[in-house]
Amino acid sequence: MKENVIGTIKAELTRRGLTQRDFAKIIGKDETVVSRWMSGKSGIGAASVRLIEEKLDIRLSKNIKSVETIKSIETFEPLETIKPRTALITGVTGQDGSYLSELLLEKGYEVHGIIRRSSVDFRERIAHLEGRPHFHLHYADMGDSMSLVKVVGKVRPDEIYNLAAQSHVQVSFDSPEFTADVDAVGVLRVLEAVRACGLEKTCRIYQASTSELYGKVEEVPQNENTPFHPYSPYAVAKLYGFWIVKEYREAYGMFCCSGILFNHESERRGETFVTRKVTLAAARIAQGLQDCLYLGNLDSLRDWGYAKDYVECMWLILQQDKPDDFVIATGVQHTVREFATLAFREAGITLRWEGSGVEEKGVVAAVSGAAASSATAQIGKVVVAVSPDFYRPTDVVNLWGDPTKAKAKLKWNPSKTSFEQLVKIMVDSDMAKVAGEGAAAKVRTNLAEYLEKGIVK
Ligand code: NDP
Ligand code: GDR
Repeated sequence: MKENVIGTIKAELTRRGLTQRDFAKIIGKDETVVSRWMSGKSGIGAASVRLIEEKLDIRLSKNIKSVETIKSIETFEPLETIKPRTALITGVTGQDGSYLSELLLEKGYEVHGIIRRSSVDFRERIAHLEGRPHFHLHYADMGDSMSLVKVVGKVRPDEIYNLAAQSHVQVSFDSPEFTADVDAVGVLRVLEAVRACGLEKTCRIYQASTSELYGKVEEVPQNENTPFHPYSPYAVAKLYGFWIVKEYREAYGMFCCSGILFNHESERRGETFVTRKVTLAAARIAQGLQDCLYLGNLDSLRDWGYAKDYVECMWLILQQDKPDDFVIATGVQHTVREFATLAFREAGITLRWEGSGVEEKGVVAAVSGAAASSATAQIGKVVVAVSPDFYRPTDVVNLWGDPTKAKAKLKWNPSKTSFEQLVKIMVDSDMAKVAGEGAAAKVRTNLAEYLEKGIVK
């Protein structure tokens, strides 16, 4: 006898008003496993069928004795009536927003992102997602409360990931007021939008907090109990964001959390952050397209991880039973100089460092591969120099995170991508980019469809 097991579960959940997340919790399974069953991507084992019968107190099948693939059952009904979870991402066009969108789409979410109008219509990091059925964009701005209320009210998200920010520390010295408006008051606007829409009991909120909160560090390594000492207008703004999230958690019982993330990089990192600036320059110099790379403080220490691994934590933080804050870091520290040395080596250029302070230089000691024929990577040539233009009025120089809590509670693996792998990923990508490969992938293929739908204004 053919059994409609998934259909029976679906009907039961609908009858009881339970979501897929509730269901996973009741039966003590990972939600991704449940999601795969529900979408028919994998079968439900006999033991799990019995577990579901017991926990939901229903009879699913008389005949399923062995592990059967439920998707093969002809009477399988799609699960559209069980509402997929809905996420709203601010900062969707950024490095993290793009990776998080991919992750949530993979998990079966309806993903909504906010974008702001720009004179150039090219959202490179999410171009490959635009036009997908479960990916939606809305115009709003962190400086505009009404726009946020409207989007939150329209989307009614189960989860909000507040990633939008003026995220460049050095720029925050040039635009401190704008930085405060977006990075501090913007967080308040999101929290208030959730309350204004009556979602404070149902909507979980992730706040993109930062290791910059530790600033002029008071201990190494830094963990959730290390005192904050913000050391830039950016960090001071983010400190407000951190505390207002904590305040709303305690005052209104909202499920809002901070991830205190240490630097995380990727091939999608903005080109003016030090890692990407270095990998792009190494690729250009190796291919004869740039003479010299100018940097600021080479001694600065950072705990660099891979952004793709870090967005996973954002999601995990919102899946906990209780709202809490977590440090996310690799637990390994390197200087800017070490990053540059390794990146140039990956690009085929061995550097020798000479001098110190503002006089320090990176000189080509050996070349290999493509770099051997580069006119700008000749042996003995200075390819890295220090420019005080990239010094900051106050610089954070010793960030080193302790991810013990995240490892224990989130079961997150901080060593998934090593420092060496990260540098290689970024250099390989930039070598290809500079060589012109991948240019075709940058062209948005679904623009016509978007124009037709009136999404691009
Ligand atoms: P990016 O700079 O790559 O992205 C920032 C995003 O914020 C962009 O989508 C940008 O939109 C958006 N944004 C900026 N201002 C506004 C505004 N007024 N209204 C709406 N959207 C706005 O940052 P990351 O992806 O690297 O970082 C994500 C978040 O995590 C940020 O809050 C950052 O401060 C924080 N963080 C980052 C770390 C890192 O190492 N990457 C570490 C710790 C915290 P647009 O594309 O239009 O400019
Ligand atoms: P950070 O990242 O300030 O840590 O903020 P960034 O890559 O800009 O700087 C890291 C360190 O490198 C030194 N440095 C340089 N930095 C830049 N940008 N350009 C240079 O030429 C250069 N030379 C040396 C800096 O002085 C600094 O010490 C990032 C952002 O993503 C924040 O949003 C996030 O909160 C923190 O990481 C964690």
